[in-house]
Amino acid sequence: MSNNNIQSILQETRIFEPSDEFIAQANIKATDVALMKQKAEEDYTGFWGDLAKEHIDWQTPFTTILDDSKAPHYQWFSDGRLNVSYNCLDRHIADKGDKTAIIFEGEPGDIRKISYKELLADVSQFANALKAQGVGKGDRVIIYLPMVAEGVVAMQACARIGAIHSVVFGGFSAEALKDRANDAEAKIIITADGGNRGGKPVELKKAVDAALDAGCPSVEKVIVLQRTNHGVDMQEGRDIWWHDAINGQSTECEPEWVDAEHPLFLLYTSGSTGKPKGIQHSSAGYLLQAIITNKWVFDQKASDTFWCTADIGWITGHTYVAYGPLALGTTQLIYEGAPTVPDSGRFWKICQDHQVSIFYTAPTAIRALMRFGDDVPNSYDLSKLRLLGTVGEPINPEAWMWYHNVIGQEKCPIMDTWWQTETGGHMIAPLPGITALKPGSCTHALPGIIADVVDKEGNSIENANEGGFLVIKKPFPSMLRTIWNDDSRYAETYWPMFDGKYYLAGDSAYIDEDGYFWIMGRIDDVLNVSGHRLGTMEVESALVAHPSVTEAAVVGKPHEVKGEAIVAFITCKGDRPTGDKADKMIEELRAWVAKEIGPIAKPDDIRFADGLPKTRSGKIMRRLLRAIAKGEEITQDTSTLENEAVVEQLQGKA
Ligand code: 7RM
Repeated sequence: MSNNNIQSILQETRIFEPSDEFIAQANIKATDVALMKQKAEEDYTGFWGDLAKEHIDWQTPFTTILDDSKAPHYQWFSDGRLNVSYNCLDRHIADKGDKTAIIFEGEPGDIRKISYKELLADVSQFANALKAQGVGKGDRVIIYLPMVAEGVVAMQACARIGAIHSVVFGGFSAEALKDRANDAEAKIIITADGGNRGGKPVELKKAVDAALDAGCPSVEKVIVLQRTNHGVDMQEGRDIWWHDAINGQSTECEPEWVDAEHPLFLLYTSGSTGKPKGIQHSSAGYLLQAIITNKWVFDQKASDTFWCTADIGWITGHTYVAYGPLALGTTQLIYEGAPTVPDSGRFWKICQDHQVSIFYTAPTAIRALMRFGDDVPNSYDLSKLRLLGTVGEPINPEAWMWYHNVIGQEKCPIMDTWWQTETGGHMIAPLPGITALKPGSCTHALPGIIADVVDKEGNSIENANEGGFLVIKKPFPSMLRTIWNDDSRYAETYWPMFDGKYYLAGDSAYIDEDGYFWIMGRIDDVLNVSGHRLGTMEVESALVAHPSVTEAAVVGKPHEVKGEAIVAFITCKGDRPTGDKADKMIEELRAWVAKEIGPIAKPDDIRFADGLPKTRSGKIMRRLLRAIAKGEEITQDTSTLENEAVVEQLQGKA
């Protein structure tokens, strides 16, 4: 970043106060929060120690709260021992054994309900099967499954025996799978013949075969769940069906008690270089944030049915599917398939059929479903919904308002949750029943999370609405412990500035006059146009506010006079404009942005496509767009794109 601080131009003035009805029943009250914040200020480690005692069942209680002797590899509750699976399952059996833990709905429409008692038996039996295949404490296990209940069973089974799972999203290619298995030196891969997505099988087993053919020397065995039944090759001696692996295994398995710092999982995530980072999480610290955020931010209660639409291949599917809701004893829904199968009402039909009361999804899904019009959700009974959430990127106010009015029927608070793979759980998010909401803002840091926006010297930015680096100023229990096998990359990526004092999130943000956080985008997504620093998100937000625009991504390209020129990639409602229509639309959009933000934000170049290139988690591939904007040759792997044709459209070749 240059010396100039980032300018923020986006203005949002609407405020939504919590209703009296919500306040009266919320899990967390304003008085609790005031006390907690005071406690965190006076006795930071004591604050976390109290929470860890209250929310986690320990086999051996801890006596040390924070050990910073190996900073920046901070250790929490390190002489305590626990088991995460015990905390998610066993501790509920006495009073909630028959309660539904998971309602599973497959894309073809098959439904299965699993009680806490049944889930414990399934997890224990599969844990015994893993042990029988030679998996033990500390071994790495790759999980490459569709979004089925067995994914949670596999993760919990690893946790039960102290094995370290690394879930690889089912949409990743064989190549990506191979890289991750090799970096983690995984002993075993758990997969399925296939998963159902978009009306056809996802070829998971085939991809595993290709990865192993290409060379994964550490992998000894492959366990294969039968899901699609579409016929796959099984290699004698290496591959074993899930149902054969559990056959004859006991449904009881004593949990392996592990140290609080024992790695619970690795999860690979992209950084600014091509090589994915194996983000390593702890057991206790991670579990604690999963518990308190599901309770405080999502307000989960015994009577709720919670649905987080994220795949277990992402951190959101770890904290808000596989661990957090179970640790709280909540009933949750898991859906296997695409949101548009058989039609664009599928999500809303699922909410109606299973009486979902808390719904958590990503802005990209909201915008995609918004395109189909209000009649689709309006034809379902969404009256059970009482709280909504979003995650993954800033939500533009237009999508926020639609989510609020049409899906939430104006009565559901929207929790815009800012966090990262690295933070393990929510960091900056509203508290329902307490926080007044501003569309597009993730509001305030949670109790105990000391977030701030600073300049490059690490000084707090005093001016409201002036952008800078988003940092967390004190270590917190759920933060990543390291990058697997790469301690130096960990230190360089997250603690490069401010004498290693603050955790650098890699996002730019500003705080407004009311103390609300607004995320502007990744640090490397910040544009500098004629000395004005602009968040890409602000230009995008202006573009998507235009009635014809569905989605927009903005990147910079070098410009002789201005430093950087703005290039916008756009998808429109209806057909992709071409020829004269495109030219007219470009002029209209330039004028529109000039009006919404100011002439400096007018895109120099606008390209239309049927879709934007995205990672499977729905994040726009900005590096690819930057290469296209500069007219460079594409060297990146585009094989994981849903629609590779859009790259040619954006290059102007099609
Ligand atoms: C949970 C997750 C992390 C990055 C993060 C931000 C962006 C996530 C929000 C958001 C604005 C939000 N983990 N991000 N949530 N930006 N508002 N509520 O997404 O590791 O995959 O991504 O995502 O840039 O640094 S992640």
